[in-house]
Amino acid sequence: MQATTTLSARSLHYLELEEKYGAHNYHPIPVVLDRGAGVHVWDIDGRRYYDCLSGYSAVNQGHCHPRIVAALQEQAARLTLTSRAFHSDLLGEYARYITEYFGYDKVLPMNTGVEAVETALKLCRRWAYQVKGVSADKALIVVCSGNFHGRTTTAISFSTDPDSNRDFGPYTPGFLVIPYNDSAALARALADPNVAGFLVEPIQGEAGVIVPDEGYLHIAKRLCEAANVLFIGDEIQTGLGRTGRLLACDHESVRPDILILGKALSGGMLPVSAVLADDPIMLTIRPGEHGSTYGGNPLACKVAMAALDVLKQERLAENAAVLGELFRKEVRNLHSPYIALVRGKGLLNAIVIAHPRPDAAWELCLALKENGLLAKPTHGDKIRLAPPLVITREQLLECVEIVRTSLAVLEKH
Ligand code: IF1
Repeated sequence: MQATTTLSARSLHYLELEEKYGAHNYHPIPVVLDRGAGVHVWDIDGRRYYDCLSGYSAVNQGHCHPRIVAALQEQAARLTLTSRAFHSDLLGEYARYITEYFGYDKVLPMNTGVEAVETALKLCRRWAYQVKGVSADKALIVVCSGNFHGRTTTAISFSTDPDSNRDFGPYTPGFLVIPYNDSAALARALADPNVAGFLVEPIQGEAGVIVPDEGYLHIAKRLCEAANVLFIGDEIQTGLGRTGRLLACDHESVRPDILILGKALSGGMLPVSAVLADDPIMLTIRPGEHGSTYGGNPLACKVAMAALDVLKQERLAENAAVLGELFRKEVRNLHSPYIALVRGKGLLNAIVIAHPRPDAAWELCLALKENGLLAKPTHGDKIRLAPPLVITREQLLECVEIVRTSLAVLEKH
């Protein structure tokens, strides 16, 4: 079993440049892209692919969405960065827009997802000391095993993935790790009066699209309320329509006390993230106590408003809900001996490969690439399949057909 992957001399040239001059912190699928539009990307030899990774859910609106590009171009030629030393004509407008869009008092704008996660952790600790009354430096935040919240030293301090945290110590203290999808474990952890927050992904993306039991999030929120603990929803990957609702928490009518957004907040144009909360939490940070050079820059504000508008105008969450059901049904109907299961919500799905070869998922991804679909394994035997939410029914069925034909590469010789 060996998927051949043909690379042109031009492609090899770019891979060699990256190998020689770039850090080796990734192991990409061997393809060199130079154009994207909607659900498609093209390699430098003009071959077209379905992008079933969507920049890890950063291009929910599709690659280079014309309305978002137009917003970017217009603002880029006008004013891109003022720093927060001064006001701009866009930050206030954006803050009103996004807080009304999600129903919170205030927003703290940041750039990358992990910066927003770190911001949420600082807000939670600040609230613990100044509102809940936890003793200085004693605040604890509960997280789940299998979590992925970013790559900063603090974020990896509470990771349970050795690849994320091995040899990066010493680690940031103040975190309790409990099993995901285990309400009893959460209830036990919340008995500690020093617990200030529960940071959770509504669906664990990196862990392989782990969908918790129906009701888990709702019960977790109730337990947090009873224990005066903040429910911190990391919707960086699951939010913005990806799982078939605006937020994955919406499936269970859970309103996070602190909501964290990123990725598709800019439609893949530039790093834009945001933390939303109500005044009793948000106002525990006062001038000069947190920020970032680019946080809330006019370019990000303009692009984010366009990206959010596209989500609503084009009803992308609704499309994800309908086509996600279709995707899981069609994949199950393949009845492939090499697919143990398919799971997910909306258009955030993963197939779990069943094959004796440890590199079977990788081999399948190489075959998918040869057949015009880009995806990448996560944690060995799982392949995340998350196309842009603008995908049509016909395109989705074509993706399933590509999966069906590519599975042949796993036939035992
Ligand atoms: C990589 C994973 C996905 C995230 C959640 C915070 C962040 C992420 C739920 C941090 C980022 C990215 C990071 C990227 C690959 C990708 C990823 F495989 F790493 F875990 F999507 F599942 N919370 N996820 O998913 O946001 O700082 O990156 O903007 O680091 O390899 P960021």
